[in-house]
Amino acid sequence: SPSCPDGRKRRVCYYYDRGIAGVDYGEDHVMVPRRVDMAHALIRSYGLLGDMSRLRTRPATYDDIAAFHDRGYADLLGSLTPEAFAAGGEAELTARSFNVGEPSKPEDPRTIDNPPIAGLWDYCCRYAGGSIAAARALAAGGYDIAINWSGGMHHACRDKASGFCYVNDIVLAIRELLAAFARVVYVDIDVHHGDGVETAFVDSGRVMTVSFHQRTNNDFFPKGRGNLADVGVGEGVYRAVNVPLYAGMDDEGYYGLFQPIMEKVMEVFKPEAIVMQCGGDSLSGDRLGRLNLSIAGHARCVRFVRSFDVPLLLLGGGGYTINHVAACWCYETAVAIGKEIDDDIPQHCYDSYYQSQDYKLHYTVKKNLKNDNTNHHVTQTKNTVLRNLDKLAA
Ligand code: ZL4
Ligand code: CA
Ligand code: ZN
Repeated sequence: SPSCPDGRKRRVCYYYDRGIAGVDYGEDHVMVPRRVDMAHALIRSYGLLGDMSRLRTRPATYDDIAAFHDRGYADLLGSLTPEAFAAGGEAELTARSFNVGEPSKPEDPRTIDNPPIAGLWDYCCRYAGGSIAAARALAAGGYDIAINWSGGMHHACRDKASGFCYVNDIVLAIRELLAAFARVVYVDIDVHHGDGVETAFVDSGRVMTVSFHQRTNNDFFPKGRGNLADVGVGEGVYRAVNVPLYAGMDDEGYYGLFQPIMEKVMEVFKPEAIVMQCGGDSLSGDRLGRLNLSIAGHARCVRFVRSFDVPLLLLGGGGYTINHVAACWCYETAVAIGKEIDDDIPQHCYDSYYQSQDYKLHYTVKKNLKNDNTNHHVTQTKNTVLRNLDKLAA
């Protein structure tokens, strides 16, 4: 059970690198790195920078990245330019072989999930460098919570890009934590399944991965992953936890699963550190996700994880309605600090983006979205997960 009152202050460090905000996935692409700059501007306008240490670090190095990633893939990321890709030939073929620049329909180049963006290597090194430095700050014991909203790229694989993710900063950060802590829990509230992280630690007895995600028919990205029956292998059996949800899931139903599952995870696995991927695409009104969480409902999960008072790394992830995401990560920064902030968004450089939500942090969730999660489904899911976790109880 939570050992600390919610309001107690924590020592928080925060990573933000303005070099990430200018990265462009392409003008029609749904991933907009500027949302992190929007979150940062909001955090600053609420005066929250004064309640945290700013984590300064060099970008990750080739060796940092090659600690998990395939060297051939890292070499491609380090050398590819949009010009070389466009010129065709060797560079384009190599890129495509690593799922960079690969349109699912060759006749329609707009269908690229992982474009060969300008400044790709620099972008990867900066967001991964932030997560690695944040993990090291926790491992050194100087902080209770570390934040990198530009991290959380959970789909990247050892040897290929996937789902807008090129380098898996989460895997790199968890590897850093494992040097100091015996067991690490990874919890992922992005609307998509955390497949890259689950795969990396699927047979590990020292890392438990937990993902809550949307399941629609059977084709929601990443297709075929995150089934209730996927529990890990070998030493990792019952150390992969998957909680598939249908569209329209609301705050109450979500927390009704999150709270008991995470309580049990903490009880049976006893992690010494927690990494939480706080993807904002599980919020109501997201461009890709169809769940119906409010910012309060999303942040309640962060507050619950924080209440265990275990070293905590908070990362970003998805989130495609950028005003919602920025508001959410700002509010969650305040939750991390242990400070109440006003619902009225202060005047700042991006305030016009919040007009549609009446300049309030807590925008109103959709009222007419059908919740496809029956009580029966929710109860079955919860009982199955809790029964699996009970098998780890000593
Ligand atoms: C887009 O560029 O499911 C929508 C959606 C619109 C602009 C116009 C292009 C139209 C990507 C997505 C065609 C786009 C079709 N526009 C993209 C099998 C797919 C192949 C690509 O939050 N098409 C692939 C990846 C998912 C697939 C989700 C979530 C990341 C994270 C952590 C990754 N890919 C079908 C879709 C665009 C768009 C570009 C899009 N891609 C929506 N869902 C996907 O978990 C950061
Ligand atoms: Ca998830
Ligand atoms: Zn996502």
